[in-house]
Amino acid sequence: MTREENSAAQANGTAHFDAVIVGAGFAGMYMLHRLRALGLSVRVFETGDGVGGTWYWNRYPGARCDVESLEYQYGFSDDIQREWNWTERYAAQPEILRYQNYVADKLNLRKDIQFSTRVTSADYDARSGEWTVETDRGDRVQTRFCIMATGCLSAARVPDFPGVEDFDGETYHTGAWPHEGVDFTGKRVGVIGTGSSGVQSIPIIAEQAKHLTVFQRTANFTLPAGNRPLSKEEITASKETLLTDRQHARETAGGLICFEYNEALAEEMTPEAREKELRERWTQGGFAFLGSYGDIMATKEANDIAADFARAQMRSVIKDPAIVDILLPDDHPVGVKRLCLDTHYLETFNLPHVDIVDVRANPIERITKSGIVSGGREYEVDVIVFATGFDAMTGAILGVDITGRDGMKLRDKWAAGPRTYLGLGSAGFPNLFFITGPGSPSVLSNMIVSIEQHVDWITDCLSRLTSGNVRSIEATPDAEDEWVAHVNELASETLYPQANSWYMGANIPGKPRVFMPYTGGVNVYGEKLAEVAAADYEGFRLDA
Ligand code: FAD
Ligand code: N01
Repeated sequence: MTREENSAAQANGTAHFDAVIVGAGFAGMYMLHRLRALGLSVRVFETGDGVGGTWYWNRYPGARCDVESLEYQYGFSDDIQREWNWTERYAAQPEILRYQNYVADKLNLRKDIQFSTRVTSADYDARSGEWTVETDRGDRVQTRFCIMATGCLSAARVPDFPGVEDFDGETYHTGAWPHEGVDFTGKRVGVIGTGSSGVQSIPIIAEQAKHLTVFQRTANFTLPAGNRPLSKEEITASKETLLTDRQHARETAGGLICFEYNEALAEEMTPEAREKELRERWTQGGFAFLGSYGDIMATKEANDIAADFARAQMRSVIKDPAIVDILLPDDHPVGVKRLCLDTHYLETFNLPHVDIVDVRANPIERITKSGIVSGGREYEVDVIVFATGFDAMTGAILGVDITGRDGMKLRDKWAAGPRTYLGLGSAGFPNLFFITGPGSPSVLSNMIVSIEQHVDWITDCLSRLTSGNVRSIEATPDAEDEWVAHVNELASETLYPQANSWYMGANIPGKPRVFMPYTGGVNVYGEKLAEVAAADYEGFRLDA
């Protein structure tokens, strides 16, 4: 923006920033830190009234990470890693949120974040090369770069059940939990949904509730998390190797080093060796189980062996054979919906005051003043907990009315599924970036490793643009088409598309069925990002 344009904008009441970042979770916070260090003026807008994103919103009982705390933390600052001490193998939500607030304080981030403000629209003006960003608080700001740090799992969704507004009791969504908590003591509670949020919250809700009815549409594979306190020795040892560990994590497919993938194929192992591998990894807890052998996510035969093993373990915990039939997953390969890590989830269904209703067999028909109707029967409850998930990966991005070059709406462009180059940008939308956007490893990885990978890349890119007199960067349609085809092809070589998962958009009626994340791994993807940057942003058009 020229000085004259800037003065005109200010006279109009339109502030100007070099960059606007939407969202103040792990991604927005780190992006802000990096761009300030480049000397750019930055404004972050955040709907919530504090930092933290996922960990600000998901305060339901039992919420904790499923990537181990020692890896589920920022890796960019030796200082931060040395100062902060995690207490458990899988940190609970309050501890993660405390950590994010500690980082915000340490880096003095809040002064550039406007809280309680939702971005409603972003419009690109090709003449000025600027985005105009508007908010629900009446802000109207201009910016050269617009960065969507809006999160893959941040658009919480209550399904369109008829009668939901008639319910007389309390309703909560796990992804928008009240800050003051919820007391279920003495209440009849209905939980709808048995993904990770349901699996984590159900055992704790059952401890308090007078009666709990769980409404399950899809039985999920779930294995004991094996959570425990971290010892002083583990914490001290981890600090010795912080930086090399993080580098190593970036060189793995999942952005994780707490386990290694066994590369042998199932058929190359004896049944005894396979059983041993599966058992050891099951006992270890966490995602190690999915690394038991090399083709677990690639062929049905290999996957079936692991799925049968998992079902046998699950069966051994449940007492009532009728409940076994409902709780054991049999309609999708193990791992193609996100594996749930639990603490006493299956055991909860052995309790006399806990029931499960199979809403695959008998879908929820409606919600009434006093309960939930399924299979013609009304289940009376005082409280309904919607553990029904998110409009994942695209919901929060498309929640902003984004208009690019020539009036093109991102919503229209993505009507048949998201189209990006590298998950970072989309043709027709210059200087607009997505952090962990669709088409990148994102939700198939340790998200903080993927967030840092994107933030570092975007920072280098903006440094190149601002120091090299380049006005804009934009994915070319050809590079984007090739990348979308590549992402689809890689996914089709796996079992992932075989489940009705949120990875596929299948949890939202009418959402296009497209496998959204990149399955090639953080390591391979990182090499591609580096090659693109080294070739002066090959596949992007740079305009002076
Ligand atoms: P978010 O944390 O989702 O932050 C996005 C922010 O953008 C939100 O605060 C939102 O309010 C804001 N926002 C969105 N739209 C707008 C708008 N229009 N205007 C203003 N603000 C807006 N990943 C892992 O790797 N390991 C885990 O163990 C793990 N556990 C998880 C547990 C739960 C309960 C959930 C829901 C997800 C979990 N994830 C996990 C994924 C998790 O989302 C990421 O790890 C990470 O926290 C994402 O950070 P982010 O900053 O990209 O997005
Ligand atoms: O959401 P989900 P989530 N009628 O979409 C059901 C991360 N996370 O919040 O499977 C009846 O997984 C739906 O049924 P179905 C993690 O990446 C991590 O639990 O679609 N039921 C499902 O059972 C995770 O994958 C942790 O058939 C309906 C449930 O609601 C992601 O966030 C903790 C329904 C939704 O499950 C999302 O998890 C929490 C309907 N109309 C979240 N609509 C950790 O452990 C939906 N359902 C770290």
